[in-house]
Amino acid sequence: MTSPATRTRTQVGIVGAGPAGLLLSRLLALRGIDSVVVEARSRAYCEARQRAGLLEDGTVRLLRAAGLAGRLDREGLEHGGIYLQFDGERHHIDFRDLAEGRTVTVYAQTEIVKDLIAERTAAGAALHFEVAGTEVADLDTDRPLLRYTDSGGVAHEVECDVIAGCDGFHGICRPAVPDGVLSTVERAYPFAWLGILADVPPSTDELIYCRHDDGFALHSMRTPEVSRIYLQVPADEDIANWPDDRIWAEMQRRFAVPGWELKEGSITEKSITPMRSFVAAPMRYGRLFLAGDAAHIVPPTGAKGLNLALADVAVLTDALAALVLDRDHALADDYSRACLNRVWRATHFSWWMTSMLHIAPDADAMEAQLQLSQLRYVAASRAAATTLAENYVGYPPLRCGTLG
Ligand code: RFL
Ligand code: PHB
Repeated sequence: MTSPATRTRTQVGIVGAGPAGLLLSRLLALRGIDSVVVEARSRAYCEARQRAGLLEDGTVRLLRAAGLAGRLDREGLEHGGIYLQFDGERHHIDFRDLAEGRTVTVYAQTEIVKDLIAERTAAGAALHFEVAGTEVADLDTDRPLLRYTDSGGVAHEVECDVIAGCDGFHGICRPAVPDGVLSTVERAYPFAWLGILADVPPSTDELIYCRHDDGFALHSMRTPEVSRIYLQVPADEDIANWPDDRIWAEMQRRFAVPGWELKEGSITEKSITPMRSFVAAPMRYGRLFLAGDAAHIVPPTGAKGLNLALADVAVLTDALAALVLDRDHALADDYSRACLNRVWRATHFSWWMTSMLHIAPDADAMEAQLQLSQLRYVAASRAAATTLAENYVGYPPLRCGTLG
């Protein structure tokens, strides 16, 4: 016989301890709002999962305002631009000049997640890893329920004022919305990224986005000692086809420009990521609010996914504070519209960067010439370069609400 679930109460039940769920829990705590975070994976897994690396200036300000930027300010690498490479030439796009002094910062998502988990743990916040059977119910009532079984096998039922679905693209919250409520728009791209981490100092001071006839390549970094590099590969590619020496040889070929050298080192991690654009709307059903990858996905070429996820929870914090503390629905009712404005801008920018820089399997000579013409225009025209720069550093610039 199964024993009855342990019943507790919280103001906000949060599904998922990725960057969105963890930051939401912290921002709510700063407003005096209680939350419970449940996470399917282990703490070690969440802290090791390799993903994003680039933060918009608004994201950095948000983390600072939340008191979470101690290590970010010490270890993050501020970048004032990127290089665009095509036709064997490299061109600099200067964000400081083009985007009113705004910059971006290289600081790995894994480090943000570690910082957030350390803070939440030190504060004694309810953060449960390795839960199973997460369910959300009664979403169209004022007392939605969050159910899960903890790592010790004990079943829990948490009565909430609101539930935040921060459980990523493959989570359970979006599918819990009844059929017919959400409309989804999706595009799968016919290529993927093979990403590596390598113990070698970056060969560049700023990121290189490179269009090559054989496919896109991106030189990024994690620290002054660690490089992060991506290669476009076919959508269904098997990582077993890419021994380390093939990866380096392909990178050498795609990044080659006269007088510049790509330094090689030992590869410590490699994986392949599919690319898709996806938006579900509205980002709310009753007392369930979706945030981050649970509601939308962009291809990584624009470096927007993590930044969008954190922007969502900044907007959601204001909305939930008004709802839970003052019973004022206005911001909650506007949550989806407010987020989707930024989401669609980032979706367009990420699609544009992806289309301009990747080689589609069916691309013809017309496609190639159109890409090259667009790249030459961005490199030569201040107006076109400004469009890239202001989107890359984050548009519209993030307001940090009452956090300042
Ligand atoms: P996450 O990080 O996927 O976290 C969701 C969490 O929910 C948990 N979960 C559940 N927990 C409990 N019960 C369940 N039933 C659950 N189901 C799922 C999961 O285990 C997980 O811990 O979503 P979140 O918080 O919305 O954050 C989104 C970001 O992770 C994502 O958008 C970025 O990583 C995208 N991205 C990039 N974004 C940027 O802003 N800049 C970049 O430079 C950048 N580069 C990238 C990227 C993503 C990449 N990959 C691998 C997809 C580079 C790559 C290669
Ligand atoms: C990364 O460093 O992982 C990264 C940087 C820029 C992108 C995507 C990924 O556009």
